[in-house]
Amino acid sequence: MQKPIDLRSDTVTKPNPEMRRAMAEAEVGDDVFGEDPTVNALQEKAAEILGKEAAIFVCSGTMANQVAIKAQTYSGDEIIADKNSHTFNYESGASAALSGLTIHTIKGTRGILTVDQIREAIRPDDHHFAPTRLISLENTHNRGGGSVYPLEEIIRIHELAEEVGLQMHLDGARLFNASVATGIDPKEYARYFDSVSFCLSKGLGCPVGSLVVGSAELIDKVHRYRKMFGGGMRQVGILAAAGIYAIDNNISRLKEDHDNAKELGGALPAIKGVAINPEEVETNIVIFDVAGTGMNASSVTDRLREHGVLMLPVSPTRVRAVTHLDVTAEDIGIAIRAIHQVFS
Ligand code: TLP
Repeated sequence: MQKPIDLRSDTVTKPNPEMRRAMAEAEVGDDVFGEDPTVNALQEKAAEILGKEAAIFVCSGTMANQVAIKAQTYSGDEIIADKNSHTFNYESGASAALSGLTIHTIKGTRGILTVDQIREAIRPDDHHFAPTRLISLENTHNRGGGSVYPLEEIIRIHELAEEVGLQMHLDGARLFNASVATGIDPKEYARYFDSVSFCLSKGLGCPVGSLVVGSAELIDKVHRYRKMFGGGMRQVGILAAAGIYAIDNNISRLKEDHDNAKELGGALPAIKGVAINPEEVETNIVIFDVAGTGMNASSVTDRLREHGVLMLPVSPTRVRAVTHLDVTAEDIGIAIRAIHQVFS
């Protein structure tokens, strides 16, 4: 039986032999004492490429978002985020459970909020309301289909945040995808945010790990919450080495993933009943609606599995496919043929 073509997520990538070698050869120390040289090197590198003073290595994207949010809010505050954001939908209610926050959700267009929508959501200074403290954006936007935040909108939102004194957090799990798609330096995206998280274990191909970057003062606070949330790790240079390898080798190749996603997205409108605008495939995520085929999303993904292609239902009628470094252009051709068979 042939290995399935796994398009469920870019989290499924496996470390290649060179990455494994870097991990095996990593110098390590106790990172809770700040003594792991490889972790320190990764943190310096992350801060440098995002133009911030400091960075901290954490175990997951969820932890990265949650420690960053915790460090910038007080229990009883409100934060603003898109209704489809990862932070609101897929982090087990962590902002409420761990930081005592309410999330004021706004429905963006493919996950993208405008400054006017955000201005309207900011609470007036009145004791009836939970004070608005932070704006959290996501770039690229997962449930938005890998959509890229327009830099001009980020700048407008940043101006508003400065004007009214709000913190800005970026869930940049796939920030490098945005950067490769637009040619905009990741530093330029990062400069409008107080904190930015990004993931090593998605398109960059690491087995685990995320970083939070920000000012030295903020990262020091985040350090305390990482410990509080049980995320202090010890000889973790073994994992940080994978991160250094990934930053050095796996960023510019994201373009291949974007090309593969465009190829897949471009083939779908030919299938009767499948709804997608291929113009909206901007990075490595393809989301299509199967309502018009008379099938629901999970029966489509079950049938695809029988053809050796794995995708994920993300709503009763929407299916997600994510391209990554373990999927080739040839695999995409096979996936397209499988989709045709499922709907024929
Ligand atoms: N996303 C995963 C699932 O949790 C949905 C995926 O398969 O796409 N921010 C964004 C924008 C993400 O897409 C994810 C993971 C995270 C944060 C959380 O990262 P992890 O899974 O490392 O906690």
